Amino acid sequence: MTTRRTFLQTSLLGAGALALPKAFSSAAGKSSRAKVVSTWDFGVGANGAAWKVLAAGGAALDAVEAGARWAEADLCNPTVGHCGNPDRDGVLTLDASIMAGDGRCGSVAALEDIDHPISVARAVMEKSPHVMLVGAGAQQFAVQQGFAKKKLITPEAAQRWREWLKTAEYKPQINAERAKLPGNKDNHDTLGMLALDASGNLAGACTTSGMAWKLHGRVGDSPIIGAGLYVDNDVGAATASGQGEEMIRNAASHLVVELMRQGRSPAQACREAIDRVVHKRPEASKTLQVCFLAMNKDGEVGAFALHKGFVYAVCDAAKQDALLDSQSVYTTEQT
Ligand code: SD4
Repeated sequence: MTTRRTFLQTSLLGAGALALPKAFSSAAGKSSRAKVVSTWDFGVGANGAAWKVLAAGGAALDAVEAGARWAEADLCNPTVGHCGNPDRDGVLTLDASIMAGDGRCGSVAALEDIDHPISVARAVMEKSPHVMLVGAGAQQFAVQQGFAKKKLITPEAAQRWREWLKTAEYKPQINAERAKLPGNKDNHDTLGMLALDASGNLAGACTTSGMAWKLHGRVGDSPIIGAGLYVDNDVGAATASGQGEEMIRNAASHLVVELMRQGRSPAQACREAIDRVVHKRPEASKTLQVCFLAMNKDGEVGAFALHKGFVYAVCDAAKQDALLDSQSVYTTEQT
């Protein structure tokens, strides 16, 4: 089975070995200020899907939806979309949000049996008078909008859940995916994506299956505007990954954007938001991962994490597959 790490190696090799199609590279020239950034190493693939939209002169909002859909369809991702790990009752529930730089936004939380929660979130934004729908109501709305209802949990995820039931211990791991714990016990990692298009508009998307083995009905930060995602064309955009309860407590993505509004660089804003998380819960911060990724309206990008190991993918006309290490408060990798 392809892991994220082998996918990355393959994609890096592939990018080096293959020339970009002509139409693709010449369109990229037209959108030289366009940029897309994403959390984690699977962000490289998601950025690739988003870049196709941006390079053709498309809108940031369409780009982030395309990128998030790529991650949701990734058959190997146990933390996003239909291959995600379930909750403690064995039920897969998905959270997603989308936001445009002009303040339009939509989200779904605890959505069951519907593929591509990011597109349902966009439908909430564009086709309902609301911002957020949850649970059975979100599913009902999705079906009314033409989304197919289907059982999403994969045999692999069900097997991981049966393994987990042997101890049934809810113990979030720092960078569980990257640590490659035996038995694939990943229980977090979210795709957070921010894009700037050639017209200077920002947009963001955030999609996840949330913390594995969570209580049924638990909602994380990812679908909560201001916690897992915030975008403002006047300033910039921010997204988060890690233990969502900490982002919600601190309205953290909104905090990062507001710090940028006060003049901080994206990296400084992410750093200060991490400091706020630590200040609120110093003891808990020793064992939980929290990561922020931000981009300002000029396309400057920054990130900061609580613990070492957070990586983020950056894609623009100059380079499509950059993967960068974030700085962190704790500088030795912990598992
Ligand atoms: C959540 N923030 O549901 C998500 C999970 C995550 O890295 O991003 N983990 O709390």
